[in-house]
Amino acid sequence: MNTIDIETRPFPDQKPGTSGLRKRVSVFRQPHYLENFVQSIFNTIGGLGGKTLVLGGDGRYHNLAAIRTILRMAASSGAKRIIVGRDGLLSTPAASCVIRSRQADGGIILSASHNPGGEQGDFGIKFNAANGGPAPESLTERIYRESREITSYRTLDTGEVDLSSDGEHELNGTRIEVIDPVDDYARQMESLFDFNLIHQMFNSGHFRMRFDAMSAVTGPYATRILEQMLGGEPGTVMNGVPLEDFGGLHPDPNLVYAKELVEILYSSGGPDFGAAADGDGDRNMILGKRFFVTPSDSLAVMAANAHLLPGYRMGVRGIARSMPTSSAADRVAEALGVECYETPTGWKFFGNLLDEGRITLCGEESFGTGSDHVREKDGLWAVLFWLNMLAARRESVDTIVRSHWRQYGRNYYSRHDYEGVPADAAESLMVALREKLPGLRGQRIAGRVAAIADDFEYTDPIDGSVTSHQGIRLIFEDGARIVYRLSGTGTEGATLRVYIESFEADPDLHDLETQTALIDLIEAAGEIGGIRHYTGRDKPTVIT
Ligand code: G16
Repeated sequence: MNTIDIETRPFPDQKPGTSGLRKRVSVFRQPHYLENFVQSIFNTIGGLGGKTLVLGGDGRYHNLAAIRTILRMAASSGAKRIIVGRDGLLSTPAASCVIRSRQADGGIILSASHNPGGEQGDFGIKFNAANGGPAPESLTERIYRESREITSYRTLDTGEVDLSSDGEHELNGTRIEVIDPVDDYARQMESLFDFNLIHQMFNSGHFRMRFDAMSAVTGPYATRILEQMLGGEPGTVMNGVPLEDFGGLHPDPNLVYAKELVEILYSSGGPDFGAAADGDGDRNMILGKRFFVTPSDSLAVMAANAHLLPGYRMGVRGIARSMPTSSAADRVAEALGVECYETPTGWKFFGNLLDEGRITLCGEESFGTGSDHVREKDGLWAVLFWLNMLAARRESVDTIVRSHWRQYGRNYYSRHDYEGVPADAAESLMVALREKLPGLRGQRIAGRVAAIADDFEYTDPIDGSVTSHQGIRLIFEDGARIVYRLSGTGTEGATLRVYIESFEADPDLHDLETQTALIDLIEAAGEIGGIRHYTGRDKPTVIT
């Protein structure tokens, strides 16, 4: 085998979004497309000479082909060690865990997360740094700049490694270690949670759960941990075999796309607890018997109960949430006497806070929750956190959430997505909104007075970096909010996200249907944003 340098020309569209570079599979299959981006990563981090890299993906279509390409490139560039998940599989949180547990210099994760897979679906790639977390903005910006100037990449003319069984290989002097994708992660989960207590709950005969792996990467993780280690009955995990096209479904754990699971939890005689994870295993949805826990509430409830769990017994040092996430967690932070940070959307913004020990828990409205155990959001970890909480409190999901509302008040919350909007129409809507902002301050809207109307800007408290234009916020005097932003993870047109929230302290008013509770704000959001005018849509594509 020989090292070869291949001439190439830059692609203009390799700017990473909210979470890495995501495009259609057909885009990634263009000659040199993946290689250009990978070489841009290598160049940006000062080459691979002597370094250890973790490599894996969510098993979607093109995963293995991409892994083989990256292995040859990394081996040709003098990497010391590459640690690869067997069959090319590593969930995003497990990749973060392995980077940290094996002291790697970084990792490459292949995933388009919750986006559909298959030949016609999406693919993605992102680089995580030595702390196990997504590359910060400054690094992704440099990778993008590199991709605009690239003229060649290095690879090997031949060289294949058997990825179907654990073991060690050598490729051009680089050690390739094929590892079990679940081992390191399962060990870490066992160190954080009371597995004995959860095991007893499963054994009691009074507790049943269903976990929907959505035919994506969490299948092997959930089967090992929930069924084999914790004693969940066989069949606890549904859709547990990872498929290249996720069975043609959308591996996004929400009320719309995890319909099968929702139906089971809402059926008579259904299980006590339900959960789902997404394509790459970092998102989660939590359900009780006929009860949906919003991700924002989930973060708040977890923070309020963390002290009951072995890994968090010392308490929560601080909490962070993305700006569009409801402020339910802020109230818990206040009660605990700790800081609650508000960051832009994107897990990468939690990295510095976690590394500096400022926060223990963090979360996002987009079905993401995590802690300082890794540097990614972690779907199965959140499920185990809930299981441990249920076992420790011996109460049902809805009892726990309702008593939380009684203590802290309820933040009614909903997100309305308008998917596949022409990009220029979505941009015009945001531009028009930005122009309107000064005039909205002090206005009476939906029976409330708008106290703040701005375009969210974040100054990282650790490194001082400033990130602007992160969403338009209307915050009312009573704490209600309307937020507009464009998604940074779509691959087709634009997705407008409108986040609506209101706070209710009175327990007698905690049982309203969410859309009903928010109706005046929803209508105001449509009017102020001119949503029908710009998008031509009467209603959102997805409501969560
Ligand atoms: C990614 C990011 C999250 C973000 C989500 C939605 O999640 O890691 O931090 O909240 O996208 O982003 P957007 O609203 O821009 O579409 P994932 O699970 O897709 O990697």
